[in-house]
Order: sequence, then structure tokens, then C-alpha cells
Amino acid sequence: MLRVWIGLICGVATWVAAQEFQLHEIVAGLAQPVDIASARDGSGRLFVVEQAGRVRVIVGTNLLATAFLDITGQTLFSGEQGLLGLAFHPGYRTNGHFFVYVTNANGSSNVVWRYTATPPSTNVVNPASGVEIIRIAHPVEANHNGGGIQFGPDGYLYFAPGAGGGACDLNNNSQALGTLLGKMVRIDVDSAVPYAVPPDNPFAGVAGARPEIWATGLRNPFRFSFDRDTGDLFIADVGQDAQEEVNYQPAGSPGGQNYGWKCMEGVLSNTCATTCATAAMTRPIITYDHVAPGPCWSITGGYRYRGSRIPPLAGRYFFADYCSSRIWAATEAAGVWTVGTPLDFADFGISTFGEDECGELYVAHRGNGRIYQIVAKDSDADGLPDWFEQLYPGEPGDDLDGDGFTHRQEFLAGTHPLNALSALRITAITASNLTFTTSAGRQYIVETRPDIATGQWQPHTNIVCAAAGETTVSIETAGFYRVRLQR
Ligand SMILES: [Ca+2]
Ligand SMILES: [Ca+2]
Ligand SMILES: [Ca+2]
Repeated sequence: MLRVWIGLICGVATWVAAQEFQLHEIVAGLAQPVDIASARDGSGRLFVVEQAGRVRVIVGTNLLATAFLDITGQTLFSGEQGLLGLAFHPGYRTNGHFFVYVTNANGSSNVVWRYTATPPSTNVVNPASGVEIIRIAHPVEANHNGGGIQFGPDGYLYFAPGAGGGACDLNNNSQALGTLLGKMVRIDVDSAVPYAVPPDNPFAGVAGARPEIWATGLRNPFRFSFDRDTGDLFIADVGQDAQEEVNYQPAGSPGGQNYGWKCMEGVLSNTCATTCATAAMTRPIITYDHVAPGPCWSITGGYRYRGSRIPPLAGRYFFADYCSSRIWAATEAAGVWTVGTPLDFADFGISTFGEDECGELYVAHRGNGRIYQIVAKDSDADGLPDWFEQLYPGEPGDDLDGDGFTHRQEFLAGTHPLNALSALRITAITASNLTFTTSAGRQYIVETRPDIATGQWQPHTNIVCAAAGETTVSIETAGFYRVRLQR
């Protein structure tokens, strides 16, 4: 608690007690997981980066034995170096392109590679499909490689090399416009191979500046994310010895922000004995202090929660600390961020967050090799979260609205437990179509079999992330059909 109170005194955000979530283990058995991504291709798969140079696939709660991509032979895995980031192209469903950020085999550079999954539904990619997109020399120190990589709502690829390492950024890379070290970078990977510079990049055409730069003044932005609803950008930047920070950039920004390092560390301007003019630099929205006897301090940036399964957490920004293994959820009101009481994992190693197709959030633990889903807190462990029990009294097996679905089933389905008209039900069947009700963010599987007495149910249509309302699927082949809620 001491650390939280220090944050209250020194941080720009306020910190209050309101921890409404817990972790639910999805899979175990990964080796040093450091990133989680979804292809948003309708498959429902989660992809996990192993730092040594593999991408693994999770289908439901199954970790597939064979790697999606294995580039261990061209990856230096050591300390902060390795395969650090993964981003799927917005058109992955048709082009199969995805991008990785990786330390090359001799450690001299970090490289963005494009790979192609053929077909996009495959669970094993040929490493020979790789095309080098851009190489950022990282010649002096082994640390501060950055590694975040994401597509923005504008369709451009953003990635964030670290400042290059060393105490107090000895070469002042973060403030130098002639290098990509210590920057947010924005490139167009569709108009040219390997890439083109978006014409509206803030330093395009500026003498002496790398035109790929989108924002400056970053130290080790290992994780950043775009809000999938608004397009706002959140950049978590790892601090040195004093403060961790989250930076914010509203959607539609022209770029060019200077986030301060090494003139500023968080909201502090005296940690590297600099004499910068800091007035125009962009302050973080959230900071927290390094306080003894913390083992070390290193922020792991996350996502704004835009899923549908935990309504009380809508819009919260989740982040963690790698070393202290605390996980926080922050709320914004009128531009002021309030940080809730952390979930204390109490075991060094929360390395990344990830978002699935429906906006549900996951965390990876680099130390124990497990992936957890962030779920609503369920204090009595009866399968109904606290928020649901407060709204809808009753036991998990009750059917208060008499629609044939229990409280527990209605919670899972996202239907209303006090409204008998709110339930998973088929509403229309014709010779060629089947229509059924759906809740936002739920996954439904339509299955078929030719004869009700023999054979097995076979998948017909998989709707990974349904909208609220009704969904119609084609059932032109004669047979029996059923609709099943997957999750
Ligand atoms: Ca409960
Ligand atoms: Ca019911
Ligand atoms: Ca109902």
C-alpha cells in the first residue's frame, strides 16, 4: 500500500480502491511469452510471442504444439532482446500478412519483418515467406529495444524502438531527429515494398529528420496500444530510476509530440541533469514512483477494455508493472485519470497484455509461461461475478424469468436474467436460412448433421464475435441444425 500512497502524492492521476477483476488461467506451457495478438480474422485464435523467436497459437484453451512461426535461428534471445512484438495486418483475413519486431541474430539491430500465412487460416507459416521491412541499428547497448508494434486506425504500421540503452540515454537519441531510436515510428506498408512514408508524417520533408518519425522523447516503449473504439493511442514508457509513465495521444492527432525523455522522466525534469526547455513537452496521463524496496520497476502497458463481458469495466485502461507484478485499471473522467487498487499478482513477470477479437483482455506471465484472461471478480467463486450478483439476486441455478435458461447460462450468453424474452433462441427457419438471437461479443457455432440418429454434429458456421440482435446463416443443405453458445 505504501507504493500506492506515494503514487497519490506524486502522480498526475489519483488512485482509489476499486479492484473489480481477477485473472483466469487460459493456458500454460509457454516459454517466456512477451506479446499476445489477435488476427481479427474471425477465427477466434490468439497468437502468443515467445521471446526466443516463436509465435504460438491458442485455439479456445488449447495451445497448439507446433509453432505458427519459428524464427529462432535469426533471433538473438538474451535479456531484453528477442522476438518482442507481433501485429496482424488489418487485411490479414485476405492477404495473410503479419509483422514482427525482432532482435537480429548478432544483436546489432532490431528488424521489422513481414511474413505471410498461406492461406490466412493456416496454423503453420513458412519462415521463408519473410520480407525485411526496416532495420534499426542498435549497436551499443543490449537493453532498451522497445518492441511494441501495432496497426493504427489509419491503416499505418506503428512501432516503437527503444532509445538504444545505457543510463540517461548517453547519445541523447530520444531527442535527436536523425535517428529512429527513442521514437514512435509510423510507416505505410501497403503503398510500396518494403514501405513508404505517409506524406502527413510530422517530420516528412524536415531537413535532418527521419521522415518515419511520428513522436519523439521515448525511452523504452515496450508496449503501446490503440483504443479499438476511439483510435486514441496509449504509450507506456519504462522509466529509469524514478518514475513509470503512460502517455496519451488522441485520435486524429497530427503527431509530432515530444514525450520528454531524457529531459523528463514521467513528470520529473531533474533525473538526468538536463537543461531542456520542457514546457512544450507532452506530460503523461498516469505515473507511479519507484519506491524502495521494490525489486525493480518497469511498466507493462495494456489496453482500454472494450469487451462486453465485464460491463462495469468498460473503457478502463489496464496496465501492469513487470517487476512488482501489480495490475491496475484506470478510469478517465473529464481528462483526469483515476487508478484503482491493483491486483497484486505477487510474482515478478507480467510481460504483456493482449486483446482478442471481441475486445476481451489477456495477460502473459513471462516467468511462469501462462496466459490469463482478465475476468470480473467473483468473490464467492460460484461462477457469477460480483457485479452480476448485485444486479440480479439469486443463485447460479435459478431461472427467475422462467425462460428455461439459468442465471449462470444467461450470464454466459449475455442475455437478461429477468427478461424472459431475452434468451438464446431461434427466431426464424426457412428452407434456406436459420435466424437466431445473439448477444454482443459472444461466440456462436451452428452445427449440422444429416441424420439425427446417426453420425456426429459437424461445424457449419462459426460466429466469433456477434453483434447484439439477430444473426442469419444459410442452411441450404438438408439436414438437422443446432446453435450453440461457445463462450
Ligand atoms: Ca459469485
Ligand atoms: Ca432465465
Ligand atoms: Ca432471459
